[in-house]
Formats: sequence, C-alpha cells, structure tokens
Amino acid sequence: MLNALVAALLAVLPLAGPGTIYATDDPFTSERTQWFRDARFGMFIHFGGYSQLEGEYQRSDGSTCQDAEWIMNKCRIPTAEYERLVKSFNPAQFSAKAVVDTARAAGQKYIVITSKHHDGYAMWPTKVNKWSLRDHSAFDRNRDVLAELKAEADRQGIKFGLYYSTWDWHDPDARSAQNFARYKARMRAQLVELIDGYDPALLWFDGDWDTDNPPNPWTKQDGAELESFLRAKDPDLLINNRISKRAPGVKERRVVDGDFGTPEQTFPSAPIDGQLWESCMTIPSKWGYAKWDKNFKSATTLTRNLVDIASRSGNYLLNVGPDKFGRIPAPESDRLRAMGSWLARHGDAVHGSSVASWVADPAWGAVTRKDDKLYLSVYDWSNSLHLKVLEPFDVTSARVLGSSQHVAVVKAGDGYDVKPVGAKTNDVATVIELTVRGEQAAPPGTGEGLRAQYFPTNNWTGTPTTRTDPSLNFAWRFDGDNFSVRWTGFVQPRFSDTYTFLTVSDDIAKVWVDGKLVVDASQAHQVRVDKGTIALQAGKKHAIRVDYAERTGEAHLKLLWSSANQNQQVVPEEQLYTN
Ligand code: H79
Repeated sequence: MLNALVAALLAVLPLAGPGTIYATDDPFTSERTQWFRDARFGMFIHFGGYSQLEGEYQRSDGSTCQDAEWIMNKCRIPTAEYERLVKSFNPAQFSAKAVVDTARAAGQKYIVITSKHHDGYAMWPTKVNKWSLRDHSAFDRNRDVLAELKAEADRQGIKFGLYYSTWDWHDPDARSAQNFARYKARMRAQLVELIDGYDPALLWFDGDWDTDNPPNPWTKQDGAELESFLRAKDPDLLINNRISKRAPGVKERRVVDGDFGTPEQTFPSAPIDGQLWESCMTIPSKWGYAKWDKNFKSATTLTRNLVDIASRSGNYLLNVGPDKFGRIPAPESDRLRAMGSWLARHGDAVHGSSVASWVADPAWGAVTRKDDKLYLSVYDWSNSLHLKVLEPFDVTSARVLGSSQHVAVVKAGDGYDVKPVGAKTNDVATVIELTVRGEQAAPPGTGEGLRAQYFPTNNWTGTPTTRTDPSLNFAWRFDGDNFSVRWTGFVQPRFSDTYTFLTVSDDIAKVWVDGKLVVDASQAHQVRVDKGTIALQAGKKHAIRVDYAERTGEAHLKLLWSSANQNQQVVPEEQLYTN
C-alpha cells in the first residue's frame, strides 16, 4: 500500500534538477540479476487464443490465410470473428508438469510464458475484462494455467517469468490517443494481478514499435513510469528493454531501458556494450503454434547457438508453441531433450559461464570461461586446434569432457595449439576443458566513490554543490534540464590490463584517465555508448575525471569498464577514490 503510494507519487512528481528515480543497481553484478546471468538458457512459451486457430484462417470466400500469433492482425480477422473462433479454445491437455519437466530435461533454468500477447487475450482469470481463458473459452473454469505453471516451476526450482504485450489489438482504448489513459489503467491493474497472483521473477514486455495498424500510443514516458512503478512494487524483478517505446523509424533499442536487451531471431557476435542481453528465437519459424510450420532447426544448430550465445555473455530464450490442446509439439520437445542430453555432460561450458576475453573467437567453435576453467566447445573436430591468445595465461591441465584421451597444449605462434589425441565424443560439440592460471587479482579496493561537483548550468560554470558519488550509474531521464557534473578522483584497477572505459550518456560525456582523453562524447547526443582504451596497472591509483552535461530531454550517465580479466560492469565504488 505504502509502496504503491510512493511509486504513484514518484511517477507524477518531476524531480527538480539532478536526482534519480529510475537508476537501479548494476545489472552486470547485482544479486538481483545473479540467477539470470548464470542461467544462460530459458524456455519461452507462446500460448494464447491464437493457438486455437493452428496457424490457419479460412476466409468466407474459401481462401486460406496463414500466420500464427499474429493471425488476427495479418489475416485481418474481424474482432467478433476472432472472438467466435477463440470461444472454443480448450487446452485441456495442458500439463504444467510436462512443460516444466521438458524445460528441466533441456537444461533450461527459467520459463517465460505469454500472459497476454498482442491479441489482448489474457491467459489468467483477469478481473479487468472478460477477454480471457477463464471467461472466453471452453476450458475448465477451475483451472488456471499460469498458477499451475508457477506452482510446478517453484516445485522444480525453475524461475518463472511472464510476457506481456503493451500493444493491444483488442481493447479499443489501446489504439486511441484520447482514451489511452483508461487502457493504461487497465494494463496496470492487470500487471498488479500478475505480480500479486503469480510472483514472477521476470517481466518480458513486447510491442514497443511505432505503428498505425492498429495505432500504438505508448510512449517512452509511459515505459519509464511503468518501470518505476514495477520496481517500487517488486525491487527484485528483472524487466526487459521493450517496456520502453521505439521512436518512429528507429530500429535499435536503447541500452538504458530495462535490465537486458532482447535481440530477436538473431544474436550478436560479441557481448553487448552497456547492457545484459538475451536472444529469443524459435525452433520452427513462428512463435505461436502453426500446423504447417515444419521448418525445424536441428538440435545441433540450437545447441551451438546456445554455446555461441554463452560465449558472448548472453542468454538464449528458446521458444515452444503449444498446440490448441496445450501440448508442446513433439518436434520441439525432442530437440529440447537432445539439447539437454548434451548439456548433461557439457553444462559447465554454458551454465554460469561467460565470454573468455583472454582468447580470440576460434573458427572451429566457441570458448567460454568460468573461474579458472576455459571450455573449448569444438564444432569442427581436429587433432590440432589453435587458440589465439590476447592476454597471457598458463594452462595447468587439459581434458576432454566425457573422454579419457590425452590432450597436449603447446605454445605456438600467437597462442597455443591444443592437441587432443583421440576422436570427438559427439557430433554437436566436443568440449575440451582447460584449467588455467591468469594474473592474480589485486585485492578489492577500499574506495568510496568520486568527488562530484554539480553545476547549475550546462557548461560547468557557476557555483557547484558537491558530494561523493559511489558510482556513476544514473538515469535522470525526463528530469533536470541544463545542469552539468564534474567527477574527479582516482580509479584503482585489480588487474594490469588494457581497460576499455565505456560511457552510456545523454547529452555530453568526456572521460580522462591519467590526463589522457579516453572517451570523447562531446557532441550533444541522445542515449549513446562511447568507449576508449587505456593500459592500467593493478593496485595503482590512476587519476580520473569525468565531465558530463545535460541540456534538454532525458539525462543519462553511466561509467563502465571491461578488460581481458574484468568482465563488463559499472566501475564499482571500491575502485573509486576521492583522493
Ligand atoms: O512474440 C513474438 C512475436 O510475435 C513478437 N515478438 C516475439 C517475441 C514480434 N512481432 N513482431 N515482431 C516481433 C517483429 C516486428 C515487426 C514489425 Fe511492424 C515490423 C514492427 C514494426 C515493423 C508489423 C509491421 C508491425 C508493425 C508494422
């Protein structure tokens, strides 16, 4: 009650000048996100009223139109007609146990199910309207698939997340700029039902694009207000970036929205600068069930995708589309089980593992790192695998997982030749585990942050107010035009590495280290990532200065770093000193 009140106040009260209502912790390191960063593999479930149509719509003229979860929109099915078709939806064979068993057998650590897709149909007994599995179907009125799934997920130790589309084709107020506030109130009421009723660990929003078919009045401000409301209600929630809105014609999403980025049907070739990420992909081509959709990716492709994604510090959210009876199609569960049987032997290469920045990406597979282990997942097996080394380390032992064959590791050229003597153990990826020893980390620092001077102008003039900021991790968003900040002090790294300093800024940011201009984002810009590198010495205090200015619009400033030994993170308080 009090939380809701505070959140409501925060959502409407503009803060004057610098302050923050939006910045959270550092998702790269916080306890809140730990399960997600370790999980690497999750199950997406697209299940809704559209599942009843099985991907096909017969028009009155006898022609057929095919799509899946978009069928209402793409096949231009009138609302009344779509409602009539969905009325007979009866997924009586939905089994939460079967779904969670499948996820667990696959090695998936979390599930995210569509509570409401773009068609607006609620998969739980919402009290907000009658357009739901409870009130508009032929399904048992005593059953609640979300409740069943949540209970089973808890029982099996699988994290539970919910997808929710902010774009809505069914609610007439959702496409009306004039009545949009009424839709937003209903949306918020539904999200409160979902959080109070099903305690999700993660919310996965969708529908952030600008379109007229039907119109989507959702704005960045709406997203920011909803995000701060949700975080006040449940500070542990993970939220994806699509809670925001993409401006007309803008393809890229911004790294300042939500906790993680959401590449769809693709994945990046390196870690994403400035944000955690999770690629969502399908097994056939569509998300929702379509009986004609038979172009299934192989278990080998899917498993290698997972390893590639882990090697870039991302997560793989792999989708299943239960049929109208509620069953995961056998070609999908078969592939998931095949992935799980590979993971049963080789899971250490994926779960809890991340980018291996000591080495270059090899052509023969992918490399991941967990603590003192490097996992070489070999797709193209050979008895001499070259590993190009970017940061020196020693190899103390080597073995092939699931095999007793000897593996020699010899220095060669710009790195090592890894030489297993035997055959591959399987055709998906044979994993060579190297036990390694790199540079010893200097002790964690004892810093308390940088000295901050906040100026009442946008050009570091006038009389500043001063304070100590523990880290530079701000999202002032819509508040506080025309101010500037100068942070000064020292940064003390734990490794002797070439560090990449990275700013997320809007409007202007500059970073000097040891007097050298490392990041120069001095042209006013919207949210942007900039970076530069400099060699630092472990344990040494290097002088640092960060200048930041905000003119108009949103205000953002984050300072992150990464190196061969240090995965990307907001530069932590302990490594920052005022003197
Ligand atoms: O739920 C799954 C998909 O149904 C949904 N996201 C995943 C997780 C999704 N739907 N569409 N897309 C993703 C891609 C977006 C297509 C678009 Fe457009 C092209 C949006 C803007 C241009 C179609 C044409 C919609 C508006 C105009």
